[in-house]
Amino acid sequence: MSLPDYLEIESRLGAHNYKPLDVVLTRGEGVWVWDTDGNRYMDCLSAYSAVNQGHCHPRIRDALVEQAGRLTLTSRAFRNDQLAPFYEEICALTRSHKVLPMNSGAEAVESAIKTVRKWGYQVKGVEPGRAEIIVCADNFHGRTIAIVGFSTDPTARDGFGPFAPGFTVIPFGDAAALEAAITPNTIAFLVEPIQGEAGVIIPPEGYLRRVRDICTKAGIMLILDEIQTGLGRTGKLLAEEHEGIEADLTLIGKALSGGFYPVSAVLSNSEVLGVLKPGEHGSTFGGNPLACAVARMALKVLVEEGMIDNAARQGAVILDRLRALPSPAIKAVRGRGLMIAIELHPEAGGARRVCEALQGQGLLCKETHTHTIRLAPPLVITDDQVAWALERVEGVFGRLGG
Ligand code: IF1
Repeated sequence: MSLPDYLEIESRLGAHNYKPLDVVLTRGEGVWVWDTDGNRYMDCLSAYSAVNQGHCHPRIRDALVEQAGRLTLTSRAFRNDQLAPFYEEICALTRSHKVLPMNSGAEAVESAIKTVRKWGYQVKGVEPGRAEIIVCADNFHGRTIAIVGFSTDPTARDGFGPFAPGFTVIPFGDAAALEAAITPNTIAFLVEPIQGEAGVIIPPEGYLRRVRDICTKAGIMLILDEIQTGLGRTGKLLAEEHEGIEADLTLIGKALSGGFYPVSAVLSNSEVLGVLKPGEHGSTFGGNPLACAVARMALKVLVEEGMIDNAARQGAVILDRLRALPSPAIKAVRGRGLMIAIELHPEAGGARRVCEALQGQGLLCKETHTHTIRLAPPLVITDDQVAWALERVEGVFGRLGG
């Protein structure tokens, strides 16, 4: 099949809920992917940070293949021998007390919402049906009905109601707004440490520390959605470490499997997960032995192979070089670790055009909203590969003009 065949079939048979770049990938290794015509590209999206460990990491692949030949799914009606070691390893690594394994990121978010609601009624003593959760404007936490119900993005939300009540929206990065929004019925604050979909928005220095303090004083749960920022992406295992805080509930997903398989988890730093009793929550696939074996190795290689420090080091190099770019098209360069965004001036003609130009140079990235280009290569990127990518980005901006 050639490119037009793939496009025609996808268009005819698929739901049109995406507008991907017209490149059909067939193979990946480390930071590289290849299309069906044999062209090689550097993947600067990393499947939205799910392949932090690089494409088809051989040690994760071997763990998957080995486990797939032994036992894949038992359901949680029975126990499997991968779950306990997964719990031990992830709790030790993240200093968590308890873990709830799920599959997608959105499921982890939904699970956290259910858990803190139950905690709010049982432990905090909120009147039945009255629990409120505070969230931020321009959040992205997934695509389920409850989650899109508290999105402020019309594209994500409009036409999908009616929605679940019980959510209050405040501006991101504004600790005073959090303080002002808390009522006696507030049970939790759900926030991304760095807003991803919003365009890599980094809150003011000290924001998370203030938020932590406010939540502790008010007796409400701090839920950090680290599904995108977690597992090395920002140059620390968890982004909360940049401010030396600990959330009550931490949500991780994406790179928890290195891109092999949907694996997510709710990590709890207190006993809040303890409120869930048998039958109140679950999932056919959550905590299955294949997922656990893959996640165990995905975490192991992240740490053992120095990917987290590499993200910090390479990210700093990329940010420095991008900030020195003399292009009049660039409004701002933001980032932490290898979670980087280049925001263009509105009159620069849009980020999509730049992404297409970069594709022509062998570099795959994805715009977010209209004017922001996201750069998030796998954390295994080397010095030479960073230099290669920067040359191409500089070339494209050089030709772009104002
Ligand atoms: C899509 C964005 C990235 C997330 C955070 C939960 C989830 C996500 C902070 C849900 C998912 C994805 C999903 C993907 C696009 C993508 C994304 F542009 F929308 F924001 F990464 F930048 N919390 N993010 O970022 O996880 O249920 O998808 O496993 O196409 O929707 P999921």
